[in-house]
Amino acid sequence: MTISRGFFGHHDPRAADLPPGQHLTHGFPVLTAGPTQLIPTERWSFTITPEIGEPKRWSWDEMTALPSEEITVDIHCVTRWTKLGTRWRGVALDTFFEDVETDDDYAMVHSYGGYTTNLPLEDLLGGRAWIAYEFEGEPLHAEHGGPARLLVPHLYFWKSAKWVKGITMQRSDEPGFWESFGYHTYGDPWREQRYADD
Ligand SMILES: Nc1nc2c(c(=O)[nH]1)N[C@H]1C(S)=C(S)[C@@H](COP(=O)(O)O)O[C@H]1N2
Ligand SMILES: [Mo]
Repeated sequence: MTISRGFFGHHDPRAADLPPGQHLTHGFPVLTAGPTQLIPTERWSFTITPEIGEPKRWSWDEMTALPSEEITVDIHCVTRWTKLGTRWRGVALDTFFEDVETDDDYAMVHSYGGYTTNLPLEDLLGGRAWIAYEFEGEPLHAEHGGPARLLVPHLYFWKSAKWVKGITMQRSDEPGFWESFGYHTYGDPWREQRYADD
C-alpha cells in the first residue's frame, strides 16, 4: 500500500515521530558552547577509565579497525529541533566495553575542549550508543564533532558529545556541563526531560 503525502493533509507524514514540544528541521544546525575543536586523527584517541582498575585506550586506527555499523536514527535537540532519519557510521559502545572491567553504574563523557556530559552506563549499552565518525557517507565534519563524536539518539542531543575523548566511570551520577546549568540529569525527549525539575 502506498500512502501519499496528501493523505495527511498539511501535516508532516511523520509527525508521530516527533517527541512533545519538538518541530522538524531539514537542515543540520550546529550547537557548540565554545569553539569548534580541530583534532587531527593522529592526535585523536578514546580512553575508558574505570574508577578502579586499568584504563583502556584506542587510537584512531584501532577504533576504526573495530566492527562498525551503519545507523539511521532521529535526533532531538533540547532547543526543540528534531532531525529525522540521520545516517551515521560508528562503533557501538558495547564493543569498547567488552574490554573494560567496571562495577561503576554511571559514565562521564569527556570531549576535547573540556565539554562533559553524564549518563547511566546502561544507556551506553544494548546497541543504543556509538562512537560515530561518518555522517551521510562522509567523514564527520569538525563542526559536528569530527573526527568522532558520541551518538546517543534516544536522549536529547546534548548527551551526544562532539570531539569525544573518553569516558570516566563513576559510582554516582555527577552532573556534566549542561546538567550543572539546570538541564535534566537524564534527558529523555519522549518524557520531555529538558530541565532539572521536568
Ligand atoms: N563537545 C561538545 N559536544 C556537544 C556540544 C558542545 O557544545 N560541545 N553541544 C551539544 C548540544 S547542546 C547539541 S544539540 C549537539 C549539537 O550537535 P551538532 O552541532 O552536530 O548539531 O551537540 C552536543 N554535543
Ligand atoms: Mo542542544
